[in-house]
This record gives sequence, structure tokens and C-alpha cells, in this order.
Amino acid sequence: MKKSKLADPFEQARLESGIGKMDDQNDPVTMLLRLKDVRKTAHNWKVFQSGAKPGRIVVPSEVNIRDTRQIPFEVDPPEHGDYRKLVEPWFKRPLEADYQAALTKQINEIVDEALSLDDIEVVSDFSLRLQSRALTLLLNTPYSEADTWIGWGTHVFRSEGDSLDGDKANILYDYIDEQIERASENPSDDLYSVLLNSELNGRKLTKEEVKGVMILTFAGGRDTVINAVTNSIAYFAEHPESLARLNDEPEITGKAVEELIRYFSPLTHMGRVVTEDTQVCEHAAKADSRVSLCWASANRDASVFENPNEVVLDRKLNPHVGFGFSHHNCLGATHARQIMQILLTSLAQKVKSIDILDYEENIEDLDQFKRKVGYEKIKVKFNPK
Ligand code: HEM
Ligand code: EMZ
Repeated sequence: MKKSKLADPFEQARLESGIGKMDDQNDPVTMLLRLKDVRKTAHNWKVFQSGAKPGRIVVPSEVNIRDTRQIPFEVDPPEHGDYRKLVEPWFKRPLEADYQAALTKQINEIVDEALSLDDIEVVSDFSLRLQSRALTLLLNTPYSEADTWIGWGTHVFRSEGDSLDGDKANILYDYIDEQIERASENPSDDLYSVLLNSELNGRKLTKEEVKGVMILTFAGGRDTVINAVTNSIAYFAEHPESLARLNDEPEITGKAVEELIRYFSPLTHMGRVVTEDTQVCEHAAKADSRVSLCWASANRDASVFENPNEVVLDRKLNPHVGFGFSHHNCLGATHARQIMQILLTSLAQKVKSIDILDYEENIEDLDQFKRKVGYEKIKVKFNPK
């Protein structure tokens, strides 16, 4: 089996019953596995809500490690739309030429450095650095902040051997509190200052609301981007012909980005809390229980995607839900897509081949299902053209 392969552990359950069941800290989750059900449920915010107790829609649940509501992620319509309108223009900045030029410079630098080394551990020395440096552009903060964030490791709430690390979470909260104080005393043109100064229905956002947006920006865009980048390196190591094709046909790069996001599905699933007794996929779901929208399973649904387990670089019809679906669709997707687009272009231009030297997979334990989502570590050698 190819080392870069991401198997689909959900196939049988998706075909047979359409659902999976897992326990999470004694708060069970019914996982929805078919694309049609995932979309329908994502849309139905009245019955399947995001704005429950902060942390509860995340699997594993974060109710024990945070009280701050992440905005707009843990808010339902109609309030959700007000917050979303406020932050959306900022998160579209990656479409600007200056932003893309700065991101291209950052990514070319990291690729050039990797090419100059005998070997490199991709997760910490390539993907985490790339993600953190790129985030300074999204936040419009000094480049040097990236060093602090790199020091936190790949996930802000999880550490090795501890899937929910409260002490680690406190490092992020303290850092954000400090930054909010700094921005409120000395406003600049960074995201903290812009949020502190913005108005919602005729009033200023509170510091707690600003904190809620900032925590989400740090947490939501971290391991997802790291896994997307790392999995891309592993994939191209085993498919040099795809790298050559991107160099010959750069016009398919946008399609390739979407296909890799579908195939990798860096965020496996996200929960919702059921507000009334109902049914999901012909199974009873009780009020106050949790369901999850399993993006990773939906993205391999053979009733929608032909050859779902293959990476078809220029896949024509690709209605994947890797960035979610409906009103909560990923706010960071413009930034994430730019990172991927520029990374693929840089690799296609500069790299002849990549050798995998050593690796350890990152397997998510979802009880009934074990899903490879990326790598704990992967050491490779980049060979220049
Ligand atoms: C929402 C995936 C990168 C910020 C989502 C959702 C998914 C997702 C599936 C929907 C969650 C739901 O419906 O409950 C991804 C993937 C990424 C990525 C696969 C990388 C490849 C980012 C980045 C940021 C970000 C870089 C920001 C720095 C957000 C935010 C939301 C969100 C703020 C909530 C939007 C809302 O509730 O309206 N993401 N994400 N994400 N993501 Fe991402
Ligand atoms: C939450 C989530 C957001 C959560 C869109 O996803 O990402 C997870 O990695 C975090 O742990 O707190 O931000």
C-alpha cells in the first residue's frame, strides 16, 4: 500500500446504515456518513445547533477546557449572519495581489530551504512553520510572532499523549488576552485592533467576543493546514508524475487543490447538538444528544464521486464538503486555498522528486473507525530540478 494513501474507514457503515456511533467522554456522537445527509443536517440549524455550550460541538468535546464561545463557529442564525458579515471582508484579503505576493515569497523560501537540506521532518520543520508564518499575513501581525506560535506545536489544545490539554490551552488564552490589551492600548492595523474597533448592531464588540474570534482563528486553521500541507508532500513523493503534470498544465492547479482537500479531508467531522427529538438517516436522535457531520466520509461517497478513493487531479465535478457546507462553511478557506495553490505551484516549479525516508502516521481513534488524518512525523529528502 502506498505510504501517502488515506484509506476510507467509513465505507461499509456508510453503505449499510449511513451512520456510525462513537463515545466521547460519555457524551456519545452519532456520525452522519452520507453526503446528502451531511448537507441536509448542516443546513438545518434549528434542529442541529452549533451554539450549544462552548466546546460541545467539537469532537473530542472541549467543554472542560474552555468557556469562551468561538465566533462565528458556535453561534446560530440569525446572530451568526451578523458576525459573519463583520469578519468576512477581512478573511477575503488573501484574494489581494499583495497578500499573494507575500505568501509566495514565504512559501518559496521554505521550499528552497527544504531543497538545500539532506533531509527534513515535514510536520514540524516545514508545515508548522509554513502555517504559522502564513498566519501572520492573515492576522496582519509582525512576522516575528510566528516564532512564538511555532513553539506551541501542531495543535493548540492537544499535546502528545493528551487529546485535551488544558494547560496548553491556557498558553493560547493568555497570549490572546495580552494581544487584545496591547491592541486596545495601542491600536494598529492588525486583526485584533480591527475587531476591537468594529461595530455590531450599533455597539462595539466586547473583548470576550474578540477573544472568541481570535481563538477560532488560531485553533481552526492550525492542524487542518498542517495536515493538508504534510499530506500533499507525501502524495507528491509517491506521485512525481502529478508534480510534472502541474508544471506542464498549471491551469489545473485550482482543481488539484480542491481534489486534494476532498481526498485528505483535514477536518474529519464536526458536531451539532440536537434541539428536539428527531431522526437522522432513519435513526432516532434524542433532544440534547450530539450528531456529527462527517466531512471525511461524505467526501468518499461513491453515489456522488466517481472513483472516490483515487486522487483525480483535474476532477471535473467536485462538490466536496472538506471546507464544510452551508452558513458555517470555512471562513479560512480563501487563505487555505491560497496556501495550497502557491505551495503546489512552488513544488511543481522547483522539485524534481521527494523521497520518503521515515514516517509515523497520525491515526484518529473514532471507536468503531480508525482514520489516518496525516502524520505525526515524516522525514523526507527533497531533490531539486
Ligand atoms: C469552519 C475545514 C482552514 C477558520 C470550518 C468548517 C470546516 C473547516 C469543515 C465547518 C465547520 C462546521 O460546519 O461546524 C477547514 C480545513 C482547512 C481550514 C479543511 C484547511 C485546509 C482554516 C483556516 C482558518 C479557518 C486557515 C482561519 C485561520 C474557520 C472558521 C470557521 C471554519 C472561522 C467557522 C465559520 C463559521 O462558523 O461561520 N473549517 N478549515 N479554517 N474554519 Fe476552517
Ligand atoms: C475549533 C475547531 C474549528 C476547535 C472549524 O473547526 O477546530 C478545532 O481544531 C479546535 O480544537 O476549538 O476551533
